[in-house]
Amino acid sequence: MIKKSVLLAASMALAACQPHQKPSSDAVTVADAEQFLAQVETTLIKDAEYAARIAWVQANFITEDTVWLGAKSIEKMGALQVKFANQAKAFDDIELPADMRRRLNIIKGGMTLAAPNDADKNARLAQIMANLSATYGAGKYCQGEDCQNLGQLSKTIAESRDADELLNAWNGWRTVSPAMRDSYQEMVTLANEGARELGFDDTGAMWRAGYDMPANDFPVELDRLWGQVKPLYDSLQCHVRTKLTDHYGEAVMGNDGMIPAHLLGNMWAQDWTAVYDLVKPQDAGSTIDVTALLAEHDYDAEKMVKTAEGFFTSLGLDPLPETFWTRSLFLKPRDRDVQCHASAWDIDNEEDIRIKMCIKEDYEDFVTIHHELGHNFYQRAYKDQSILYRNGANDGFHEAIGDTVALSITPQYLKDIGLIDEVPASSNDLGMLMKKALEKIAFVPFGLMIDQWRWKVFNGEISAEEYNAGWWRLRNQYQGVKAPNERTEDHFDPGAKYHIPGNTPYTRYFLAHILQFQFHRELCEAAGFEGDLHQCSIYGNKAAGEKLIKVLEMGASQPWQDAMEVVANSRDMDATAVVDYFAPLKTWLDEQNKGRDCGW
Ligand code: X8Z
Ligand code: ZN
Repeated sequence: MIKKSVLLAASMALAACQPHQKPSSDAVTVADAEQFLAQVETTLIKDAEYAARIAWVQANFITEDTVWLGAKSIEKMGALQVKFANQAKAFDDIELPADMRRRLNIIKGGMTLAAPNDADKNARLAQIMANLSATYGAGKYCQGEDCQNLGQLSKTIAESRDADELLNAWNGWRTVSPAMRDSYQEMVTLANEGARELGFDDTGAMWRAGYDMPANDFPVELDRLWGQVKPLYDSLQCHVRTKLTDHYGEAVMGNDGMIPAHLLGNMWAQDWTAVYDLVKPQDAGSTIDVTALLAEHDYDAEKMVKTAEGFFTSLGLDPLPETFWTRSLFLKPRDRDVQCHASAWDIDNEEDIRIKMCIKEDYEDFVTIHHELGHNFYQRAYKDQSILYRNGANDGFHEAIGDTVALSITPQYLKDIGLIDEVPASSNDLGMLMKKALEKIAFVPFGLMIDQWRWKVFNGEISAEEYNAGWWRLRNQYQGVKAPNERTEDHFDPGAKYHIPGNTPYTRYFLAHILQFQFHRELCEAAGFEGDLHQCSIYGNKAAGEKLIKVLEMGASQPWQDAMEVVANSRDMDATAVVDYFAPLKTWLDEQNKGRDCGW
C-alpha cells in the first residue's frame, strides 16, 4: 500500500488547527475560498511529516508504546480532519473555477476513514485502528512453544504439497484474526457515523465517490471490466481445478467445481504462481526461473532494489535519493515485530521517499519491489503539484505503475541485464503465459470481491452476525474458491488479509490489474514495438518513458480520464489488452478444457 491518503488526511486535519475564520456560507467569496485553500496547503506541507514519522516508527517497531503513540497521532488528526472537511462545505454553493472546486472536493471526500465529530468516539476509533494493524503485524500461530509468523506460514503454503500440512498452515494464520472481530465491528459503526456526518451514505459510498464519475456508475464500470476478463478466468480456474484434482484427489478437492483455498500456493489464494509445476502445459518446455537466476548471480535484497531502480532510470526518471537507501527497510529484523506487508512511503512529500519490505530473494518479491518503486517514483514525480494533488490520477493508477514496469521483465530484458545469455525460442512462451496468468488473472476476482464484501458490510447488507458467511459467499461466487473446512462466525477470515485490519480500499488493485495491461500495450506502442505483447519490454525506451512521466507528473490534478488520454488516447479503462496478452493461452486452455465439466 502507499502511505499517502492517510497522511494527507492526517495533515489536512492538522491544518484545521490553524486559526481560520469559518466563513458563513451566505457571505463567502471566491477570494475566501482561495485563502482557505492556500492556508490548507501551507499547513499540509508543514505538518504531514510529523504524522508520517510516527506512522513509520509504529510500523517498524510494533510495541505497546508505538501503538499508543500511533493511536494518539491518528486521534489528533482525525478530530481536526473532520473540522476541516466541514469547513470546506462552506463553499458548496458558490461558483468556483474547476481547479478550486476539485481541491475542495478532495478535502471533503478524499479520505478513507472519517472520524465522528465527537472526541470520545474519535479517540476510540483511532485506538481501534492502531490496534487492528498491530494485531496483524505482530500476528503469530503458536503450537506450544513453536510460533510461526506470516512469512513462515506462507512459505509452507507455497512449497508444501501435503494437504494436511497446507491445512494446518492455512488454519494457523487464521487464528490471528478472530480477536479482531469485535473491534472491526465497532470500527464499521464509528466510521459510518463519520462518513454520514460528511454527507455520504456510508464509508463504502465515500470510497466509491473518488473516481471522477457518479458514485453509482462506478460499480457498473467494475462489472463491465470484470465481464471482459471473466471468460479467461473461468478457463484458468477449470484447468487448475482439474490438475489439482489429479494431484490431491477428489477426497480433498470435492466435486462442486470449486478449489479449496489452501491448495493454491498463496495464503489468500490471490496469486497461484506457486502451483505452476502442478498445472503447467506439458509441452511448454522449461520456463525461466528468475528466483534461481537471482541466486546464481548473487543478488541480495539491495541488489534487487538497485536493479529495479535501474529500470525506472532507463525510462528517463532520476535515480532515487541517497536517503532512500539509508532510511528504507529491506530485511525483516530478527529481534522485533515489524509490519512486513510491503509499502512505499512519502515522508515529507518531497524527497524523503522509502520502502518498507521484508524482502525474500525470489521472483515474487522482485516484482513487488518494482511495484513499490512505482509508488515512490510517482510520489516524486508529482511533488511540484499542490499538496492536494500529490496522489494518483486515481488509486488504481498508483497501484498500476510499478506493475506496468514489471510486465517488461521479459526474457529479452533478463538478457539485457545479464541474467540469461540467450532468449529462449518463442515456442516456449505458453509456459510463460501460464505463469503470468497464475499471477495476474487469478488475482482479478479476488481484487474485486474484497470490497464487494466491505461495501456490503459498510451499508449493512452483511451484518456482523454473518461477516464470515458473507465473506465465503463472495469468495465462492467470484473466485470459485471455497473454504477447506467448516467456517463459523467464531472465525473472522477477512481479518487475516492485511487490507481489512489496515482499512485500505482494495478495488484499486482490481483496477491496477486491468490498467497495467492497458498501459503496457500503449507504452509498447509508443516504443514502436511490434509483436506479441508478452514479449515487449519498454526497458531503456525514452519515448515510452516520456509518456509515463507525463502521467506521473500530473498526479491527481486532473480527472483520471485526462491522464488516461495522455497514455492511451482514450478516456476509458479497458481490459482488451488483458485479453490480447493472454490470447494464445486462452486458446490452449479451451482446448484442454474440452469435455471437462467446468464452472461451479
Ligand atoms: O498490498 C499490495 C502491495 C502494497 S500496495 C504489496 N498488493 C496487494 C496485496 O498484496 O494484496 C499488491 C497486489 C495486491
Ligand atoms: Zn501498492
